[in-house]
Amino acid sequence: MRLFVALFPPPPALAELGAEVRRLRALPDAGRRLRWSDPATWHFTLAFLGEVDEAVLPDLTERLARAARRHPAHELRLAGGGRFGDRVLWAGAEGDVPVLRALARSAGAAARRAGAPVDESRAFHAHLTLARAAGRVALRPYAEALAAFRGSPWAAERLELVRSRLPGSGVPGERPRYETVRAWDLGG
Ligand code: 2AM
Repeated sequence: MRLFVALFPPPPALAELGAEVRRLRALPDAGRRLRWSDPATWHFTLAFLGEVDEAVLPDLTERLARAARRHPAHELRLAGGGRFGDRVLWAGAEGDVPVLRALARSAGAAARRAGAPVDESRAFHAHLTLARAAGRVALRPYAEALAAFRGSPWAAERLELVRSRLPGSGVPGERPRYETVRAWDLGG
């Protein structure tokens, strides 16, 4: 199964970002050229595990539970944003990001020790993917419009192991479905 470890912001924080994204979607070309992610799935990926054998799950969940216990709940806010080239538009985080980063490192290490094929080709960069470009589109205006956004603070208090089911329908634009496999409170 295809797995990743993630942090999901609480609904009020997502609603604030949702209002901001509605403004972005009113910009020229926003509808035609960008595939916007579903706000119900917005998250920060802490470690991307890829295809994991089910036999690995007991050890993996045990190690992730320990990783969650070792890091405290912390305060974040959704803030600013940017782009990865002209492919991905994302929202960022501010606040206790060093704690989030340390948690991401532990989650990656836990998964690696359990034998999951953790993808470490991308350095951790706290980002929440808002849209992907479908074709050629300049993302700079969207990233610039996001720069001033600062949501209210919230408590990051849960680590989640998530299964991603890729769309099998072949319908263009259909998105993966996410299911939480297990979740742990931070700090035990
Ligand atoms: P993205 O939002 O930057 O695309 C589920 O696919 C989650 O895992 C998404 O948040 C996605 O990040 C992330 N993800 C997918 N493939 C990845 C990879 N090869 N390395 C790191 N993260 C990845």
